[in-house]
Amino acid sequence: MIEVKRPKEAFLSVFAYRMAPKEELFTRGHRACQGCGAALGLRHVMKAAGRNTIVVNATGCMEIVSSPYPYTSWAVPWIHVAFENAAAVASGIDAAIKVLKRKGKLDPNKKINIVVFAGDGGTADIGLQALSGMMARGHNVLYVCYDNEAYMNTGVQGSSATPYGAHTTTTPAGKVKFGQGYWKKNLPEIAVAHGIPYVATVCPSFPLDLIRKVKRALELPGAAYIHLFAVCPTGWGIPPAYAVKAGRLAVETGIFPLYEVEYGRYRLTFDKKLKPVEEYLKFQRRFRHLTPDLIKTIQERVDAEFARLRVMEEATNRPDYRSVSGI
Ligand SMILES: Cc1ncc(C[n+]2csc(CCOP(=O)(O)OP(=O)(O)O)c2C)c(N)n1
Ligand code: SF4
Ligand SMILES: [Mg+2]
Repeated sequence: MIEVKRPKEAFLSVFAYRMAPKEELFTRGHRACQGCGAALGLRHVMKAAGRNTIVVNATGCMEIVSSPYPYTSWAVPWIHVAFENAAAVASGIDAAIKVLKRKGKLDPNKKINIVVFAGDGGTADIGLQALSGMMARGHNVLYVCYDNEAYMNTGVQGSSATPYGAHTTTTPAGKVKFGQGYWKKNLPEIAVAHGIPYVATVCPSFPLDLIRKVKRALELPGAAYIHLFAVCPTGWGIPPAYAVKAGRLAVETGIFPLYEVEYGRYRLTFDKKLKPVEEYLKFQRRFRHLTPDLIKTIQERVDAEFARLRVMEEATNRPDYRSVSGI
């Protein structure tokens, strides 16, 4: 049995939050709904990234709420790009910075972070090709997918990241169907398959874990991918006051496992006895039609995925395991 050292951040009490950086770069005044997990997540990513950051924002809720002309919530350079090409634009910025440094127009030692924010629709569906190219070429970009599990900005249409059984306006639950009929696309694993240095999952209900992972992603050279679980009270049908709790329950039930993969080595960053998935599903309007049989199917899938992650962690931390970087 391999002993894996767990980082402490995901287990710290909420009072430890005073340790988080104070500077706000995704600032107040934006128009996100009350309890928006995506807005909370972006705020924390920016605390970790710091001022020397260029943000590339695909169309979606976070772009809409943060930039109603003539206002902005961004205290860093920010570019809004089309729904489908955020990773391509970020790749271009990376190439431009390299050229400017080579030509002596920019201090070659200056560290400039490039961070993409795109939703699950803009990542799992329409932006996947651009993201794959960015990762394959190894651009120095951190791509953050904030996953609210549907196309929220345009009215809660299902995406390929919508969870099994969820009601959306394009996967309606009724007499004929029970909501989304296939399993959520596993984006972190698609990123891992590209062999990039760093992939992680984060949830704003665990802010210190999130901040540590963003810092790690930015300090490693090359492309990094972070999948951010973004509770959406409006689209999911939960009271805004429950948003942080819903995020915690997603992690504690194993619906959304917290882990990181550094140079191919897996590490679960939150690994405790899991609560039943029903505790997470039962207070959300989008799941209220689920029958005990469907809940059982979801439970089996969650158990299997968590077990698979434990196996990956065990296998990739053996002393004889050779990671993708050869270290
Ligand atoms: C090519 C193209 N197709 C459709 C749209 C309309 N559109 C804008 S935002 C959006 C939904 C984005 O969903 P997601 O990426 O999940 O972000 P969210 O709104 O959930 O934050 C859609 C369909 C568009 N802007 N461009
Ligand atoms: S619809 Fe959801 S993701 Fe969009 S701003 Fe509101 S809570 Fe946030
Ligand atoms: Mg979305």
